[in-house]
Formats: sequence, structure tokens, C-alpha cells
Amino acid sequence: MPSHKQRILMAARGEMPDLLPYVPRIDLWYNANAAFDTLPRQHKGRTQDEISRAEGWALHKIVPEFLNVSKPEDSLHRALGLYRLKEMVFDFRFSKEIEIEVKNEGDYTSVFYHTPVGSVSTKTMYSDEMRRSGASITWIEEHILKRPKDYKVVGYLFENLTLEPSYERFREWQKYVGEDGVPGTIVGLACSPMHHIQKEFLDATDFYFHYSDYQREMRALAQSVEHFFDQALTMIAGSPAEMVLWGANVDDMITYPAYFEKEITPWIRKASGVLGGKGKVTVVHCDGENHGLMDLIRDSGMHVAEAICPYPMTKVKVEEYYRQWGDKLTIFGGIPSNILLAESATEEEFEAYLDHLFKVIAPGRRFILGVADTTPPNAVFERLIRIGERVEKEARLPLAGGAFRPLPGSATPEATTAAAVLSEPAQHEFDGVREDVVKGRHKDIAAHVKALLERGLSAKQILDRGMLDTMQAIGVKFSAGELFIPQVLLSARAMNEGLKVLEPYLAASKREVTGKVLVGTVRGDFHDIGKNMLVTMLRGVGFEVKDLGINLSADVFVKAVAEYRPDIIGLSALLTTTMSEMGKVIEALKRDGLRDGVKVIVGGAPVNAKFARDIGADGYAADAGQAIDLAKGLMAVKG
Ligand code: B12
Repeated sequence: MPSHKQRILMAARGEMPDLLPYVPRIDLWYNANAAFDTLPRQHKGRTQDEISRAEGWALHKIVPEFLNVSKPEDSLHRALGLYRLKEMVFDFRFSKEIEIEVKNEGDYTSVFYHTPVGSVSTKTMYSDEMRRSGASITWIEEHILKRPKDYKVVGYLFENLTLEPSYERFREWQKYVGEDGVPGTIVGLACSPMHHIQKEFLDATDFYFHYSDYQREMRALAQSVEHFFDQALTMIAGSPAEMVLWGANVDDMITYPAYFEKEITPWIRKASGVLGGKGKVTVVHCDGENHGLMDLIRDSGMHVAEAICPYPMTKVKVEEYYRQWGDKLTIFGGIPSNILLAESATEEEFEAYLDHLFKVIAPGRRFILGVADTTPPNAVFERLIRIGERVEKEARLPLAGGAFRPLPGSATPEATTAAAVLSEPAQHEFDGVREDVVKGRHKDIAAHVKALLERGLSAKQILDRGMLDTMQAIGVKFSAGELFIPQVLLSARAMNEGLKVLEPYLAASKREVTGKVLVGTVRGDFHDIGKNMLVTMLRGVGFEVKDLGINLSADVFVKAVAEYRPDIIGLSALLTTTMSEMGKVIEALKRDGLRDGVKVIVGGAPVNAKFARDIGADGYAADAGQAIDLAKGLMAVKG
């Protein structure tokens, strides 16, 4: 009988194993339940791998254990995207001229890099709360790129980095995993040098501004990081590793199609070419929304798309993945994590999902069954066991459920060019300002707004007809998936620059603020890209918005409501485990007698209208474009 390892490798290489490989990732679930002492009785006292082995599951060893390092120094340079892990086949060394200073304060670690061309610093955090929620990697509190002059210093760090093989350490790791899985290796968490800058060196939202504002510096820095990527690729090519995780967090919003094609595809192709030539398999962690990237991923050259998290958690159904990709790359995943939660799916729905899955992925070639992105802490453990049992009984390959008919991939929706955003013809006078907003020309807009004021147009007219309705139209395009995050952020920034010129005139004519909104991400949750979008868009259409930040307890929200007296409070959550915090905020508002004075709106990928109703919120919006209408509607009701 083939081993787990043999089955996984066969599926990854497009061959047909005897049985569908089942490789559930349980790190997050394990870390959180071990911390709370809530592991299932039969597994108490066991390690994560002992549990998988006891259940007869393959070990998921593709994503490294970032926190499982032999000494703290091994993860000291995490904010540079440099790790020393047992899963890695190389070690790195900074040049001798670089002086490194470390300061530890409670949950925070600051690292200062003093180089001959200047100094830079980073700050990372790992709190008890993160430990309890099972977080598998520390949080970057302060990124390395703070000012334009930092680019040169970071470039210096990477140009002078030396890599040397650590194949023996990796062989030890391989020995430990044995035939129970395929131990993967990594360069880091990015698919390319630019993606590395995006993921590690800047805040998720700031990246898009830097990418637009400092193009020359960015490109030069990407070249310096390339030096590291090239060395790493050579080391991996000569290493004993059989599977290589080539980057993570692919998502059609964050790594939007034009960006993916320009900055990511060439490197996946290069890595797959070099590594494929050595018989190795490249795996990319595609845990986000892949709808807008279906063709690009399919044609990127990657061998395995891992952490595939289908509908109902994202837009693409599992059958769609199999139809579009099944003849070209291996799909690793297929079980959306919310199907494992009692509150999201009944037993019948869970079983029905599996019935459907086994049918639509027939004959089962190029498929590795896994939980994407990972098993949540509050998953019903018996469901993981049940999947394993059903695989044993029903997933001998080839599966007989249906015919395999790969379809040619549908065309990726073209990113609308900024100029085409506005469908209705604009009034001639406002054309310049409208175009500045659409194209995100934050440096030009002030002059254009001034020119209109000089020509006698009122500030209110310029605001309403030149800017607000443009922003509203952008919101609609964003909701329709025709515009992507960076375009919206750049437009909103331009809009705010224009607004600065108008403010004194608007104040004189007593412009009414649309409403006051307070926004934040709930406790335990560090996701802020969607929340930042919401803030930007609401400001863009005239709301006064206070952004409270991330990881906020109910009491922080309540205190801010008492102080700021907003009309609306917007709560964001991206994790099924943190959604319940939203209900706690509402309860705390009631407790302090503040609930009646404020409308509560909620959002974030796992949230839906039913959930919003259940916790007693006043509204839900699926994206920031729809949130504008929601907020405006609530203001109208408030009167
Ligand atoms: C980027 C990302 C990250 C980044 C976050 C960077 C950052 N600064 O935000 C990093 C890598 C750090 C990360 C970490 C983790 N992540 Co994450 N992440 C994602 C990813 C790929 C995209 C999220 C995103 O930004 N999307 C783009 C934005 C624009 O969309 P959005 O957030 O949904 O926001 C829009 C709407 O929802 C709405 N909206 C949002 N908030 C609000 C609020 C209101 C009031 C309203 C009206 C509307 C609204 O408007 C926004 C704009 O249109 C998702 C995949 C996914 N499908 O969502 C996983 C995902 C959310 N992550 C996940 C997980 C598991 C994690 C980790 C636990 C991983 C780990 N092993 O440690 C950690 C948790 C850290 C923590 N404690 O928060 C899971 C959550 C699964 C679950 N069911 O709970 C997901 C779904 C991946 C998956 N497929 O399983 N992640």
C-alpha cells in the first residue's frame, strides 16, 4: 500500500494514486485547544503530529511552523521575511558591517539594523491572546520601510546577505516526517521579490501607496531582494526537498490580476522551471479569493495550488476549480473551514458538502483533500474524523461520480482602466477634477480645484459633482469587481487632497457632514485591509470617520462611543473565531446605556446578513461600496 507521502507526491505530479490523499492542517486548532486544555479527551497530552498519526491522517507539512524555532534569535528577523527554520534548506548571514541591536519589552521585540548607509528598525509582537487564538506567526507592529530613505538601507541589507546550505538540518526534518507526509521547504512567504516587499516591509494598505508613489525606489529594492531570491532558488534546487512552498496569501483583491501578472507570474514560472527540472514540486498557498485570478493561476506554471478554500467561503465552487484547473495543476484543499463549524453548517449540510465534493472532483486525479486555510479552533473535531472515514470508504481512485471534462478557462475579467470608470458623461467643468479622483492624481487635484473656485464654481458644486459622485461611482465599480483595492485607495487619497482645498470654503457655507462613523476591527483580529477600505470610502463620500484600529475589546469600543458620540459604529471581523466579539460590543453598548444612540453595522468576509440580525446589529454590507449605501440609508432613518 502506498504511503501518505507517495500518494501526495503522485497527486502533485498529476499521477493517479490509489486513494484520494487526505491532509488536514490542524496547527491553529491544535495551538488554541492545547492552550485552553480543550483537546478531545482521547488526544489529551498529545502533540499535533501524534494526533494526526493516531487518526491515520497524513501530516500537513507544507506550511512551516514559524513559532517552533530552537532559539528566539531564529525568528528575530521575521519582519525582514528572513527565518531560520527546521523546514529551510539554507541559512543566512548579514555582512559584518551591519550592527544589530535588539530590545525586548513585554510582548514586543524591536530590532535595529545599523548599516554604513543608514539605520532601520522593526517591531514584532506576540501576545497571550495570539497564543490562545493559535496564531502561527508573530505580528509586525512596525514595518521596516517607514520613510523613502529606508529603501536604500533595506536594499543594502539584502544585497549583502549571504546564504549557505543547511541540508543536514532539513534531512533531520525529513526523517522526522518520514512517510507520513511531504516536508515542504520555503524561501519565505512571498512568491516574488516585489511580493516580499508587499508582505513583509510595509503595512498592507501603505504598500499600495508606496507602490504608486515610489516606483523607482520600489523597483531598485525589488532588485536587491532578487539577490536573495536567486541565491535561495539555487540552494533549494540543489537540496533534498521534494516540495517547495513558493509564497502565500494569493488573493484577487490583494494580489489583484494586473499585479499578479506583472509581479508574481514571472517568478512562479521561473521557480517552477528551475525546480521542476530537478523533479521538485512548487506549491503556492492560494488561501484567498481566487475568482479574478483563475486563468492567471492556471497558467502561472505552479504545480500545486494549496489552501484552496472554495464556496461557500469564497466565490469559486469546488467543481469550478476542478473544471478549470484539473488538467493543469493540482488542487490542494477543497474543504472550506466553515463547513467544520456547528454554527455555520448542520451535520446534514456538512455531509451533503462531502457527497457533492466526491462527485464533482471525479475521477480525482490532481486533488489533495485538505482544510483551507486551516482547521479553526472551534471546529467540530468529529467532522475531521468523518472526512477521513469517508475518504477511506468512498475515495478510492478513480472516483466514479462524474465525467472529467476540463473546460478552457474563462477569460479573466480585465481590470477596468481608470479612465473608463465613469460611465455617464460628466459635466464638462468637472472633468479635470473627476479625472484626478479617478486616476488618483493626488498632486494635481489641488490646482484643478483652485482653478474651478477661481472660475466661480461653488465649493459645494465641486465637492458634490466633481468628487462625491465620482467616489460613489468608484464604490459601485469596486463592488462589481471591476476596480481593485489600490485604485480605490489612490482615488480616495486624491479626493482627500482636493477636500483640503475646499474645507475653508465649505466651512464658510456650513457644509453638512454626512454623519460621524467610528470603525474598528474586533478583539483577536488583526486583519485591517477591508476595514481600511471602509474608512477610506466612507471618508470619500463625506462621512467623518474615526479609525480606532485593530484588535479592540468591547470596552474600547464603548469608551470611544461615549467620548466621540458617533452616529454609526462599524465593526470588522475576518475570522470565524472573532465574529462573536461583535455581539459582545453590542451587549456592552446596551450595558452602558449607549446602544439607542448609535447604529451598529458589521462586515468582513465571514459575516453575513443573518449573523448581523442574530447579534442585533442594524446592518451588514458585503463590501465597502455597499457600506456607503448602508451608512447613508441609516443616516436617513436616524434623521
Ligand atoms: C490578507 C489575509 C491575511 C493577512 C492580513 C493582513 C492585514 N493587514 O489585514 C495576514 C497574513 C496577516 C493574515 C493572518 C491570518 N489569517 Co488571514 N487572510 C487574509 C486573506 C487572504 C484576505 C483578507 C483581505 O484583506 N481581503 C481583502 C479585503 C478588501 O476584503 P475584506 O477584508 O473581506 O473586506 C471587505 C468586506 O468584507 C467589507 N468589510 C470589511 N470589514 C467591514 C466592516 C463593516 C462594518 C462593513 C460594513 C463592511 C466591512 O468591506 C471590505 C472592502 O470591500 C483572507 C482570505 C479571505 N477570503 O478573506 C484570509 C483569512 C481571513 N485569514 C484566515 C486565517 C485563518 C488567518 C490566520 C489565523 C492565519 C494563521 N495561521 O495565523 C491569521 C490570523 C491573524 C489574526 N489574529 O487576525 C482565514 C480565516 C478563516 C476563518 N474562517 O476564520 C481566511 C479566510 C483564509 C482562509 N481561506 O481560510 N491573513
